[in-house]
Amino acid sequence: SRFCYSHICLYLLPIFSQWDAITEMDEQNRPIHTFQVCHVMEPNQNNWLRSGWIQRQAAQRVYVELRFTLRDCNSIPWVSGTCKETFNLFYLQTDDPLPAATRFRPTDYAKVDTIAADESFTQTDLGDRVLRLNTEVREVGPVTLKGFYLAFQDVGACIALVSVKVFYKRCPATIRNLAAFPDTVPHMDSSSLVEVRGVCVENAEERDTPKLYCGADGDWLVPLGGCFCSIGHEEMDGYCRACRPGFFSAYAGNKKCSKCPPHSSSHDQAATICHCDKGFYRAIKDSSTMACTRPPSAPRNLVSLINDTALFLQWMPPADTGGRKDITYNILCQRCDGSDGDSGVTQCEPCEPDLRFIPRPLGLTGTSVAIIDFATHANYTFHVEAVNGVSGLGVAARSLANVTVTTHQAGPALVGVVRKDWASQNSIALSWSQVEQAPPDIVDYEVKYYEKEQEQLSYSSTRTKAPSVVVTGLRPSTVYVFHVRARTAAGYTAYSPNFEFFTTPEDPDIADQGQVLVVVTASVGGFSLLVILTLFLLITGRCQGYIKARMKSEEKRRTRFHSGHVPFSGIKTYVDPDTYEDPTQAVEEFAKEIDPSYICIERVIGAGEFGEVCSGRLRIPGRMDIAVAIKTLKGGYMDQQRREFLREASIMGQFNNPNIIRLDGVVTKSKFHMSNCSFFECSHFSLFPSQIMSFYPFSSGRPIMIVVEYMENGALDSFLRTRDGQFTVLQLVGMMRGIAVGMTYLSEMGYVHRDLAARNILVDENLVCKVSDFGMSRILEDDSEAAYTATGGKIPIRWTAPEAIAYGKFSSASDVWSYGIVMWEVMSYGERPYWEMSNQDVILSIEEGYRLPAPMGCPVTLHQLMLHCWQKESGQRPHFNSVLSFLDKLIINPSSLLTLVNDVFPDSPEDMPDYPLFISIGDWLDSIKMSQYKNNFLAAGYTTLDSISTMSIDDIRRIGICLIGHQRRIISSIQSLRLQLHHIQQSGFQV
Ligand code: ACK
Repeated sequence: SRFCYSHICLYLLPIFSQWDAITEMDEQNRPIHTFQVCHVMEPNQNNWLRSGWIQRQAAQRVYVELRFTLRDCNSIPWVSGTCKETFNLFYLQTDDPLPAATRFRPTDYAKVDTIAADESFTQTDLGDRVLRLNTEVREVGPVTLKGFYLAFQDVGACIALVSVKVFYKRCPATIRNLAAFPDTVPHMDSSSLVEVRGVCVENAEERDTPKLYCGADGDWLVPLGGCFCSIGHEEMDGYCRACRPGFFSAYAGNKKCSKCPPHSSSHDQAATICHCDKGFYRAIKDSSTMACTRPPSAPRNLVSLINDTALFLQWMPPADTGGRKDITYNILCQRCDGSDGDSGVTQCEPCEPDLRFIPRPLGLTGTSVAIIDFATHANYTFHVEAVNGVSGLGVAARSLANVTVTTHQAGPALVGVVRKDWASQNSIALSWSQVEQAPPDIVDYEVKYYEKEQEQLSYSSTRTKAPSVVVTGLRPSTVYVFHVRARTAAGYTAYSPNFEFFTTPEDPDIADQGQVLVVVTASVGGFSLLVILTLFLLITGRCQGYIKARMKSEEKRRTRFHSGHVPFSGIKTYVDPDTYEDPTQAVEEFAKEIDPSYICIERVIGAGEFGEVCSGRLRIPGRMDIAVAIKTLKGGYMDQQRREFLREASIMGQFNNPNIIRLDGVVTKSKFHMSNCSFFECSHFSLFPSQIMSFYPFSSGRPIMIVVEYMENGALDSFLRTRDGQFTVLQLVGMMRGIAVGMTYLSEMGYVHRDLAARNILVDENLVCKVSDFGMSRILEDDSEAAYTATGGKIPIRWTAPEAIAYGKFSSASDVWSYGIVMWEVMSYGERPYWEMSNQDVILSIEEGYRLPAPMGCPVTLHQLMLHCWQKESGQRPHFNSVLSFLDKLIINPSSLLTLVNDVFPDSPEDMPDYPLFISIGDWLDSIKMSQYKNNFLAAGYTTLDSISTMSIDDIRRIGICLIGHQRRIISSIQSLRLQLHHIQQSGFQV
């Protein structure tokens, strides 16, 4: 007789078998097929029941669930001695089903287990005894051949076998972190996990290789990596869905699609950009997340003012800025003197080229300009044009305001006849007489001259205080036209009539010697003067590009950061565990040993350097439960690894500060065996602890753990990345303050962290930041290689001070440098310092004086503090306690945080760091170590700093600077200079 269900059959064996196939009815009158045996009266029973051949399929570990009833012998009278209460489960592996005629040989079968009933009879309220169904599960195997048989041996019990379920576990196909993972069969060895790579779901792309681990119980563990939704898509219920019309997503990521910025729209699905509405534009540098903008309206209230020597134009910004902040102004000038005799129409022509505009005619960022060297008795029309980043992109008319100015001459010509005193082939000496009654207050004379042949196409001019001059640099045998005018306190007078003189012919025997050059070239423009005059001004930097930041003087630094700094005393000092002959002693001294039965592991939260990090609870009898994080040491560790791992605990155990991760204790001594899982018993927790166990193959038999306080929000860097833009500046400063408190404590204990970075700061549920990760400090001071390699990793270049990278000189001052980087990470919500620059480029740039610019929305004061932390000289960096008191002042006076680097410039020079100002192109290029390009600039006509301030990257290329690194260095320095120029204008300097 046989009974099959879903391919599995049980057979009554022709031999040995006293089992019966009996069909009974259950309460609902449905048939139940059972196999029963009940020869309890007779001794020496040996009754077998065997299954058909069961294919193993993909199973690595096979489970058998038996449901049966078993009468207890007490319930059957007269059976003592012969009645049994167990039966046995056997199996036999084969690659093929056995031929039908094969004799059943019990000795071929391997025993799985003896099965006993948990419940046999239960007493009911009425005194009846009810037979209870038992369920038992056993693992069979390992099964490696293609199939197997199960067999049940009765040795004299009263059994009804109701069901036999044979199964294996699989991790079901799933989607995690936007990656799909296939249905997976766990590993045969329960202690190792099957690593499975996921495939990004549709419209997603890989961020970090997505991985999951399939555990022995068919559960997925430790999701690592994952995918991002591609541009134009957003995450929705584990999939990436296209942005709806009106929305867009410009970057791959798990952010929601954003609504189109103002004045733009998207009509299709999956938009990666919203196109500007008609009449609105985006400048090339505008990001796609910015609103579309339009050209500004015309400047308002343009007025002119004229005094003795200068003409001023002033105006107000346009009523409509077009939605942009990058407004500049251009001054266009026309001279409209006489009128056309016939038509009466005024004749206008471009203004004389010698009209000078201060600071310059084009690209003005302020709302005023001074004009000098204008002609007297002339009618000028000035057009002030407002432009912004999108002017010229459309067909809109130019935004102009006009004003007409009539200049009056400061007096009649004072210079009469101009005489030639002598001439050589390259020079002509002139002198002149004043007209009668010339006023005594002539300031100087201007001599204007040009080659007669050239007419006025190109002319030169020179100034002299005396009524004579030697004009040099002339060509031999050439006729020159001269005219001279005087300048009094009231301005220029009219020019003298023209006088023509010629130089002598070229004669090699006549040397042109001994003439004194009194020419003052016109190229000494107002701008250089301006820069020299305003050297005292201290200028600030801004957000984009690298900033050459020369730090404040020692003097200022001391008053800022060192006043009131009292060296700390009375705090215990840090003891380096490496000074212990036996590091275990250090662990014993500084870390409490915890009985592992007090620890309950809930889940795996990440992977540390030495093993997984879990969260759980610490339940010390008589005390409240506390949430803890448990760092584990991977199984199979070497003694050295154990020491390294526990070294962190012996460091952490010495600290006691609210902003340092608290060590609750260590597990080092437990003699734990896999079979004894008592210390994982944690019944009311959701995960079955064997998942955790399968994770830690404690092959050595001793689990090693470090138990620390649990920080709900995890590591600061990833926390900020997921909460981009969600905190107030004050909250961010609060986080930095916490870190500064922890670091002040560490530095006062004499402990140097060496790996201070946002990833090593943990954040609790109340946003309290605590310093953690005390692994790096193991680098030995006297190991010259150690600056570059620490056990298990390299120095974190982007976070490390230059002297620590170069000479391994780690100190609290190098920790201060790292702290500055952490400040930057905080203000930029977890941005990677120096973005994608290579480590080598970072080192070189730092060496050249470049520093990270302020992140967007960063208060000036905070960026200044960062720059202080990044002083090249470690001795000039602030101490942590000064950093702390500085932050406290900001917190007490939050208005100090209102000035953002990227909008307004500071009012007071005292508030600004020293940025270098240069007075010549040569000085400037020397300062950025680009002296080799002096000639390129000069040859292309860039002779003043003013002229380079408007150069673009294309201009830089055009003058022959080909190396990209050099182009970048020069353009970022120009950006910084431009800001300085802007500030000079803003600071109220009047010509
Ligand atoms: O960003 P996370 O969630 O925060 O991922 C890492 C991971 O373990 C590996 O270090 C987390 N982690 C480490 N220590 C703790 C702790 N004390 N509390 C909470 N999470 C922690 C860390």
